[in-house]
Amino acid sequence: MERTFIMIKPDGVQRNLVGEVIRRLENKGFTLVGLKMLQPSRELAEKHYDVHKERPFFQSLVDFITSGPVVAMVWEGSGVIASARKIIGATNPLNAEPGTIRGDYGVNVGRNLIHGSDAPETAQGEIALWFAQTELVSWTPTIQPWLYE
Ligand code: D4T
Repeated sequence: MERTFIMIKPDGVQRNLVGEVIRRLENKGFTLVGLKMLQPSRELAEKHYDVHKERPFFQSLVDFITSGPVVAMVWEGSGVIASARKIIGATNPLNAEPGTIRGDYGVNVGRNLIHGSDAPETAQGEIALWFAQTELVSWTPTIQPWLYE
């Protein structure tokens, strides 16, 4: 089983999309194993987006992510990293397919509602950055035999 880090950004929280995002990931068959709401510090946001620190949008991205509460989550399931990225849609919501979260609800790359880890190594690093091991709950949904052969 794979795990990925998903964050509903401040715009997603303000737009009342928390339940919608959780619903889509639950309905797909993924398992929520970590969940918390917090307003990220600058230090945390800068570490999370460290890969973008030389990009022109870095400061505005950090300003945005620290501007209000976010919902940080860890989701588990077979292939969850790539599948969640598909459910989320392309980085620029105007290029994201209808049916994806960004495609259905977004119009601007700087307000793209949600983050999802892009690879196993980044997922591992982001989960460790945002969650203590004790905040993650390992459990087996009773419907698992109906999701996996
Ligand atoms: P995240 O990391 O938020 O899930 O987004 P993506 O993985 O889809 O896209 P990314 O890492 O390339 O971009 C990170 C973050 O920066 C914002 N952004 C990006 C921006 O404000 N202006 C830009 O021109 C780009 C490319 C949006 C997502």
